Amino acid sequence: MKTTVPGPKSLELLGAMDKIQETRTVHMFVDYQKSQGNYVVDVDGNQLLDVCGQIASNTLGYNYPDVVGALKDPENLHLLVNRPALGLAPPAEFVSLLKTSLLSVSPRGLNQVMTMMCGSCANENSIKVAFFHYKRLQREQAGIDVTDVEAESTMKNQVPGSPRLSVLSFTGAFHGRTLGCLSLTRSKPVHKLDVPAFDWPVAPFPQLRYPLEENERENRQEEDRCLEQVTDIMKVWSDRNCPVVCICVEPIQAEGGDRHASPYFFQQLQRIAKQSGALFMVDEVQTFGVTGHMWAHEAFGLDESPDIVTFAKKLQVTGAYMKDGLRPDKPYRIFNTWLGDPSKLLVASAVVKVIQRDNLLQMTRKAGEVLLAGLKELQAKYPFLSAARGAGTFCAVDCDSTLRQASLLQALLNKGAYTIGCGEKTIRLRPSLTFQPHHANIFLNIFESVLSEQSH
Ligand code: PSZ
Repeated sequence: MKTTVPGPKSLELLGAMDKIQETRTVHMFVDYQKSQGNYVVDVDGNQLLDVCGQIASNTLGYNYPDVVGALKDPENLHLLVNRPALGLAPPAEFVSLLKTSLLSVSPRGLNQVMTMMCGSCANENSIKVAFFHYKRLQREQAGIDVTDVEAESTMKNQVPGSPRLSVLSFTGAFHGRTLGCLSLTRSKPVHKLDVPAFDWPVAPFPQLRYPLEENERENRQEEDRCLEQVTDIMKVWSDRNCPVVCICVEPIQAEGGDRHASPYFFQQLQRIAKQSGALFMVDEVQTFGVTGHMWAHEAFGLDESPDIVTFAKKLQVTGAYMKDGLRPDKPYRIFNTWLGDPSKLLVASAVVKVIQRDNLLQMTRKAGEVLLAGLKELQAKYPFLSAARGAGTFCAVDCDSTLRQASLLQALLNKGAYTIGCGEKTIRLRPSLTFQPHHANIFLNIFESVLSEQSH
């Protein structure tokens, strides 16, 4: 490290940027040309181990050769230069690009995939798919088509054309910041405040004790309590004539503070959804690859795949997989100008090839074991840390206060480990999939030196 972070050059750029837009969230300016592998280099020449990975979205580290190669290939240049409206005029390579990227890692049984613009947009459109599906089944069962009254009322945002239907999410959930998703997001007031919201139900997400394997009996009771509430809500909202058509859940609540639930919880949730005719949607925006499984829900032993799985971040492209039969009844119902970006599919294609070729899921499991064991050792030594938990490298530890969280994050940054927080007092780790056990040890050493300074 050459300076504290942000250093003088970052501060100068921050000053210039602040004249034009918000800067209060910016940690530093980065030299992306110099950044390599798991190390991010800032404009002041500081080299930091990146353990937050661009809000969990960095897949292979910086300037990974296979990604550089794919984008440097002159054969691919036209995909970078010409940005098509994918719904109207996709490039010749589109289907094969989908096959070599998204479809080569699709969750079992989910053969349909749509691409989108960001994680929120993927969720937003998946919710629309759920509404379309529900109404289509209803009309098919009744043998009726869309009525004139429906067509007229929807132009006024009124029933029956804009129907009373709902989506269930959980306390602490984060599903994005677009208007619809914001009604599902329940992690922090600052995200939602002042924005009109859909009146949609919320169920408690289990608050488990860690380590999970030592608290199974208590945790099962907590999960059963939450599941009972889900069942009650499904009935109450159906009786209120605003049925829940989709249950939306993260496999591990990320922004909400790295809150885990057991496979049992997700199995039961899927069963409740099925029994009440709601779709079961798993938001894997933050969990692709990083738990040591391609998809975090693969560890849950579900009866069948979820109906919808959304992705973004580490896949480099965003969108949703869904079951056959969920495609909307009419064209132009899920649509926008770009519907994604084929040049990012090129990146995704390179990325998934490397993950498979280099066994990066296995590496992530190994690095994760080192990380979690190290966090547990540190929490045993420093009583202001607790609840070390993780799956793969998706690891976190709680601090005793929000203040402590902030001071540890800044101290880590100044010592060359770039991490971010989540929830109210959690430090979470979100490295790339090329993060190896030796990187984990480097991080743990830096963390230990920060902790020993804080405890004096
Ligand atoms: O503050 C923010 O807007 C943040 S910090 C981390 C995220 C957003 N994560 C995005 C996210 C997610 O973690 C889950 C589980 N679902 C949806 C989203 C939204 O994705 P984007 O940000 O691509 O719209």
